[in-house]
Amino acid sequence: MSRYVNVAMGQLGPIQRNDSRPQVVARLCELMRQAHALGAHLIVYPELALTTFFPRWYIEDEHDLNQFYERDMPNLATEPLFSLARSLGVGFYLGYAELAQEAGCQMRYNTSILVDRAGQIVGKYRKVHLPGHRDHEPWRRFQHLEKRYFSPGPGFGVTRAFGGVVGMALCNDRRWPETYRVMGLQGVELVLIGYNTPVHNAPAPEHDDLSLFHNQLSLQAGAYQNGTWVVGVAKAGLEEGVDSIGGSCIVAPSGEVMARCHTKGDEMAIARIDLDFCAVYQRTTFNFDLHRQPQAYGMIVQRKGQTLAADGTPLGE
Ligand code: CDV
Repeated sequence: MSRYVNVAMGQLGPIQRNDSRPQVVARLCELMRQAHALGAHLIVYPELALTTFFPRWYIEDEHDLNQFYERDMPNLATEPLFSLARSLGVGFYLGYAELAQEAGCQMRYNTSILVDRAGQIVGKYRKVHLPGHRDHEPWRRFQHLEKRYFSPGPGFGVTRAFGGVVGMALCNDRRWPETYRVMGLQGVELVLIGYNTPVHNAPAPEHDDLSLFHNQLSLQAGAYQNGTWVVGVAKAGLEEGVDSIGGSCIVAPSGEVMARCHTKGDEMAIARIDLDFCAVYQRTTFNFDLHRQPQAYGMIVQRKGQTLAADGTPLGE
């Protein structure tokens, strides 16, 4: 018998700086209701889905910065979403900025949680690949200070939920094959990824026209090469003067796009996914036990970056 999950994308349009948490949570609830009406078991929301994408500003005042983080989850503002999830029987993935206390130290993470159909948090992920920069760089049209405002998380675990093996990642993680492969080695069948991707890439503006293409390329490659479903969900549109891509989509283990949002605003789209479809790929072309050659891959974990000789040519083994 096949294992079907009805997975919805809860793409968000922009969230402006003055939009309150209750306003945003009301939008998330509306998307969940629409998803439920079409039979969804799970809805996937974007990265940092409760506030505007604040790493675009250099914020010196710690009190001002802390306004963008959640100390508890659920909390007063997000409780209506958890309660709706419980009453409708719709689970969700949600990205938010997390302020954690660890051994008396305050830590900041770019986090996502997985909530089951009973409204219980069953998984938590802290973003590993933090893009951007640490210091104020006024030459940019807008900042991307994730390296300043977050610490990297420990890695990519998976959770048994929704009848299968579910993994999470956040935004920039989706561009790295290691993200998917680490979860692939744990038998992942469904990878959930929220993102905020500005169209303009300050260090490489010649890539701007390719932003949507690179998004879809990464999601499709990750899905196919690991025989897994991948769901990517955007916060899109013109937010505080910065335009971000949409292009939320659900990709099958075949690498094919099965559903896609077509606007840059709040939009729900849904697909019925068969988790057993993963096996067709995981047992054949990407049967890791049979075909991987880990003895040839050591460099992937031994080296962080390219190692070049003094004349700039690549060094061999
Ligand atoms: N939020 C992100 O991680 N955004 C990056 C941008 C900065 C390139 C991304 O990979 O989409």
